[in-house]
Amino acid sequence: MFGFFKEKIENFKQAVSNTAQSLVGNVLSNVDVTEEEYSEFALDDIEDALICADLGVEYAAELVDNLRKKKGVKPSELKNYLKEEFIRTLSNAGSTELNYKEGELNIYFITGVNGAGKTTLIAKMAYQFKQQGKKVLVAAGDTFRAAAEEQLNIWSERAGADIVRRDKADPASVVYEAIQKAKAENYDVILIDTAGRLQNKFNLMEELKKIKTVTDKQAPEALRESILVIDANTGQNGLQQAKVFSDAVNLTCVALTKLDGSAKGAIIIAIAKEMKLPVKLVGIGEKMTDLKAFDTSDFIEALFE
Ligand SMILES: Nc1nc2c(ncn2[C@@H]2O[C@H](COP(=O)(O)OP(=O)(O)O)[C@@H](O)[C@H]2O)c(=O)[nH]1
Ligand SMILES: [Mg+2]
Repeated sequence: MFGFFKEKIENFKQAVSNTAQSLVGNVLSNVDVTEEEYSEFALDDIEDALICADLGVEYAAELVDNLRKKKGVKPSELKNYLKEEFIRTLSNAGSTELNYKEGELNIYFITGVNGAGKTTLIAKMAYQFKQQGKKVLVAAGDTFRAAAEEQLNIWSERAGADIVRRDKADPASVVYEAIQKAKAENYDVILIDTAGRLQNKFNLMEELKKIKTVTDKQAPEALRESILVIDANTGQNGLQQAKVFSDAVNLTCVALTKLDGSAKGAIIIAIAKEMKLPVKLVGIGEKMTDLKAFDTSDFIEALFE
């Protein structure tokens, strides 16, 4: 376990306030808590609101079916019912604690589509690991775009991390070099940045598989997390793209970026439900410190308070 900065709970509440409105506020606005039962209209509206909040069509239907069948859940109990249901779904996806082993090499493999926030996430993670006195190496595996490497270089310097980069080289060879360096010089952490172009999906997936193979061979046991980065604003669409990545790479968790201001944060619950993957990190802004270790009870509390 690694103790990432606990972002102030107020900042987190602010980041999820739009999600709270769309997921909880809009749903509850459809029910009259003094009624004994739901009207069919109300059930339809609840379902629509859940879908609009990006919870997913199937999950929304499942929840509403439960309301229909379970005569026990009165309108006045809907809020609590949803709260318990979401806690259960999030818990079933696994622990939300980022894996970290003290005194060993820890490798984090970061994947996701272009613009999702991979490079920014790496900068934030590098910064936080550095703050805790760790020796951090960044592997610039997005060798496709020169600008991407340069961006990573600037961020790494700012965070105080070292970087391995080789223009236009095979990403797997950059990762190979980073692992050799990390072993020789006793690094605690390697953060692997990758490309995200989906125009050539096949090549990208082959590239990611190759990086994974190199890591498994050169540093067996060191791969701590394979993280998929998803932009909260892409909602269900992001979830669809995510499935492509999980087929190619054995993902262990999700980092959800741009939660600040997004009304589609319910995607966290949809990811847990559909992909059985826990969200472990959330980005709530563009600054180095705007990264939070995801915590189910903080999230639920912020949604339902
Ligand atoms: N508001 C906000 N913006 C973010 C966050 N994470 C990343 N971004 C922005 O998203 C854009 C794309 O990020 P980048 O890391 O380059 O994405 P990549 O293509 O996946 O490497 C940049 O403008 C970032 O500043 C976040 O948590 N909140
Ligand atoms: Mg990038």
